[in-house]
Amino acid sequence: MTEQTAPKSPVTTEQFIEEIKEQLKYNQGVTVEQATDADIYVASSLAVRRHLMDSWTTTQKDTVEGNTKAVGYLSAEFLMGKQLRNALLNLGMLSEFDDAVKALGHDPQLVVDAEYEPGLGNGGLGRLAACFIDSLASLGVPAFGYGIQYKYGIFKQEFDAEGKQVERPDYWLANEEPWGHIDYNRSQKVSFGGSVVEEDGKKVWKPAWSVRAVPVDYMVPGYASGRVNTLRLWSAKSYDEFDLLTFNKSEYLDAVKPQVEAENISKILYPEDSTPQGKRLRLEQQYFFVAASLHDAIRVFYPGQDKPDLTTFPNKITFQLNDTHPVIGIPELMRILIDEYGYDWNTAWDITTKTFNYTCHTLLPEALEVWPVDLISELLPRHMQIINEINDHFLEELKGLTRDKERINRMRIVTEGDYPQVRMAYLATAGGSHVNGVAELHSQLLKDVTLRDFSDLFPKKFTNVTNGVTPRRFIRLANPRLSALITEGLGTDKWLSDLELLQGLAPLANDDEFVKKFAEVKHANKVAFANFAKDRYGFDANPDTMFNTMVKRLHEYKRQSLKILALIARYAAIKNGTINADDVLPRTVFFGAKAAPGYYMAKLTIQLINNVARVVNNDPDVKGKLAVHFPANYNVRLAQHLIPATELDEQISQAGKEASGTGNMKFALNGALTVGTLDGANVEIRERVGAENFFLFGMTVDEVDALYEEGYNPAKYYEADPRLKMAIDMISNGTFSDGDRNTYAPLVADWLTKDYFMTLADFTSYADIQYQIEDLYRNPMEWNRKAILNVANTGFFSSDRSMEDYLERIWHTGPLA
Ligand code: NBX
Repeated sequence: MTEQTAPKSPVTTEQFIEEIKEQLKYNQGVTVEQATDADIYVASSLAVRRHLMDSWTTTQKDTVEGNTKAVGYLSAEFLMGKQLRNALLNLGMLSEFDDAVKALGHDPQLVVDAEYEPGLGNGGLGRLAACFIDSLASLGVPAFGYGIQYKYGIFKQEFDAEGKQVERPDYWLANEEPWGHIDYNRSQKVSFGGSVVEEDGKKVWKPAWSVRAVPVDYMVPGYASGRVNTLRLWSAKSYDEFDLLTFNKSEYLDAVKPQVEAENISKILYPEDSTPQGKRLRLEQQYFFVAASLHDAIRVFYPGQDKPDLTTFPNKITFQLNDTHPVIGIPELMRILIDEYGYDWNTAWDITTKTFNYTCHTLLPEALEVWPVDLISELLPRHMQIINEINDHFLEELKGLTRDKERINRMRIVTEGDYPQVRMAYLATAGGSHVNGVAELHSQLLKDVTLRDFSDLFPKKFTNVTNGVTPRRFIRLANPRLSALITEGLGTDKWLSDLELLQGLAPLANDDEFVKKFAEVKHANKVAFANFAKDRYGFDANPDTMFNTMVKRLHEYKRQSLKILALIARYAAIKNGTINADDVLPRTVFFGAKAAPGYYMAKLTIQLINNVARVVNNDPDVKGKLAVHFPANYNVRLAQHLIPATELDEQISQAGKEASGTGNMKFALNGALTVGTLDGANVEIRERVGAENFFLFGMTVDEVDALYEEGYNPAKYYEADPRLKMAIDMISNGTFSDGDRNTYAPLVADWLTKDYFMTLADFTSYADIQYQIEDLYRNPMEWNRKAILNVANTGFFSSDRSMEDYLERIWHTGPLA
């Protein structure tokens, strides 16, 4: 990326005040005196949108007319976070906004807080999509994000009196939402069901029902690039076509039923982030947004053409499939080309395979989507025919490549048997040009294990692109103090568009003055977080203790249980005097995690964490030494507050299970040290920051495999480490359940008899490394030197770099001239 200095504001503060006033008057119809923070938020957002408008329209025009291929990022999730400050940053208007809002008698922070965060994603995958489209716009690459405008995003998490997770609906559109522009004139018809008939020797799909996909467009402003791309989220609306027969019998409510059901398609985001259930509505969602997006792209790139030459389609746009959720796009494009535009199979296949690429985000076998043939046949009968034909052609191709019948059978896209299924990851691999994993280790394991047969026969398809995060949101907006210090240290702010410049900070790790300033920034961030936590959640966090954080979805493979067991062991040791009270390094531990509503073990773990927090925080014996907080409803906003205040970050998944992780990158870039396993992108972070600046513990992938092979017996570890035994016994004997021995019995039983993710086997090395961590923390200068080296050496993990890798290795395109 070409380095950019911060953009210059298009307005003065005085002009911006006038613009806000104008919006208040003509949009909301309120006077300045009447305006609430929420009014000011809406008015200033609308004013900011106007400043993006020219760039938006020229970018759209150049995208179609320019000679650069565009990127279509197809994703069922975009976890955008709040929009206003991001837009202000990218326009260079942050301080004009603050001053204008103050002049109008409001607190800028409260105005920004009035924005309700759209939660249109589950976790890493959805947030990655948001970082990627930010980077594409900042690089000046023409791109569309395509997804769904769910009416209800990821549930709002609350905890009940027993510490259990309660899910509440997230009706994020309850208030005026100034960012999304509904464009009824560019809607698409998406059809379902029915049957396929032969007419004149051609297969013709006669669908049973249709919904109207209406685009809601969000601007995606680039940082200092002058470009504004589009995030197009589809919303399902019914057609006003009443069933007249029913209607005539005056059964009015029955007549509108299909219409009401049509709108259910975009009603809710599925909250499962790893065990996709083969639910009909979910397949409807997938097809809904992908079909609308493909037709939209044809409309955009061949305006007004009845018979466009779609052999040029792959030169106009390349579609990235964000995991398997949009993979139904492959048979859909085949169907469009063959049935709607009359191309023959081979031409259609050639266009399709050149158009799509697939990113895999998992290693868990249960997370790979498969759809029952029966379900696809019922909802999308023509697509099922096409998938079967793809499968037949593919098996023929394989016969030309190998004589190994077993292998060919293993690679079937459509399985055999009484309940045949479609393996979407296989369809994606066969139907696209490239397949990538999201970190080096993950991509290697994809080739060696998950998609091994495919990588043996099609080695050139496989590549890696290590994930990244946007430094604009996760450093500049989240951590203004560190940003100012970085700019001071480097003598330029160009690092925001060329993050490798952070390397220039490395020598400053030896400059005591700089190290002290860095320590002051971290401390100020801790104080700020403590104030925010007090205000928002009502708890007291002591900024003079070590801030130690574990935030991510709650999943057994991520091993929040390892953290909680070690924490309990620590609590016991302080309480029993096993550790001398004076030797205890005071720590505050923060958790943030949502569990899928149907994931029993994950929800029980949440309950345990909350109750450990309750007991520990109320025990005078450990007061000032150990505290545990679990703010509910972890989201992008909380991440932006907590990450800059964190000193020690937990990335402790079982090796070989976390595809990449992106929180790990955000923490390192904000100057936290990581305690982690050799998993996902931790491996690359550690390589870059240096082994001496990373707290490594636990088994490697090979050791994990060997232990599975040998036969894993978790009880052995329970017996061997008295700290572990003590922690588990305390849970069993009711210490964290008011004496009730049954509450956590399912967790304990699982640990002692199954423990699939080997939490117990890694416990000892995890508990032991805490001594090293605390020794280092006792020497603040040394700790902060290492933290600076983490910042300096993780510029690689910018999503700008990820995008450049995709452009070079997969998309073969670049910025607009
Ligand atoms: O994608 C995550 C991985 O677990 C992380 O290691 C990785 O860093 C991140 C970005 O590449 N996967 C993820 O977030 N998956 C989902 O959210 C998901 C959502 C719905 C679903 C399956 C998975 N059906």
